[in-house]
Amino acid sequence: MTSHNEQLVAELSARAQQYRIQVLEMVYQRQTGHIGGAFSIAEILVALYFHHLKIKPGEPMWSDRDRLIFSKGHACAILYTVLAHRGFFPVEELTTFRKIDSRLQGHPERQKTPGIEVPAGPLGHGIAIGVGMALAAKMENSKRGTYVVLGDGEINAGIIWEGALIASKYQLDNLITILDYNGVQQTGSTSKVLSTEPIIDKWRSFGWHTIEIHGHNMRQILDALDEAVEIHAKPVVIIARTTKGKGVSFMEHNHYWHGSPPNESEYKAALLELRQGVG
Ligand SMILES: Cc1ncc(C[n+]2csc(CCOP(=O)(O)OP(=O)(O)O)c2C)c(N)n1
Repeated sequence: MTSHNEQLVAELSARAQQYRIQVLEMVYQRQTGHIGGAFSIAEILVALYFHHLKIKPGEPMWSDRDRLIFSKGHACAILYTVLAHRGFFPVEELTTFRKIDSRLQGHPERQKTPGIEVPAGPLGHGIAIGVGMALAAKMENSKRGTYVVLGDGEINAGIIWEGALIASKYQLDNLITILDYNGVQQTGSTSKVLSTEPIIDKWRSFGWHTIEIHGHNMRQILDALDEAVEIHAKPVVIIARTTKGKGVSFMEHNHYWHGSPPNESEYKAALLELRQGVG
């Protein structure tokens, strides 16, 4: 495992915070979109796209690219922001978020948007699709990795666990799942809606290698991704303890901010807090 230098860690962390501001702008301007689950996954997406994934933004369909399945598709404002800044499409296009005929719809579409591997919106399909992609890579003797980003409310869906069993049956060590364990879903806390605890034991009992991290700590994210690619004969899940609405005090841990846009005074207050958090 490489040791990641301070400068890289600081630079990636600052990016994540900047991108939260961009998401806030997009959702405020359009008065629609999902802030809470976008803010909780910001550092992880930045670590993946700006450091870890083997991708060529200028050649989005490069055959040996790593695949990322953003299964919690509702939170795509942050994915669009990361993809734009990484060079998949112009940053100016972010202002078209959720407009009619925009490539940046409220849920991601593979055929429209460069960098989107899989359409998502109906929750629960990420692992099942990832199993197919990871198996295909093995059959083709390709070293490409398949990454799945899941929400913790999303894993209430039964097909997640069917996919998890199959991944383990086929020893898919090229399948890495990151679980955004922010503790809140659409209508309340995940523990109240339908608890999936004990979460680590569950994944282990399904035959997965588990890594637990603090999902806003950039160094831990980078180390976990490095560890994950070294694991043999087992799929890997990184359970990332995160905060829904991270970075804005009145949005944190509050399911109201799952899919509600801010009004003008909320927008201004959130912007102030996020700007203060830029390193
Ligand atoms: C199959 C399906 N059922 C219900 C929904 C409605 N829905 C949209 S987001 C959401 C909650 C998701 O919670 P979580 O996975 O924790 O997402 P995050 O907190 O990371 O935004 C629900 C139930 C859906 N999109 N798909």
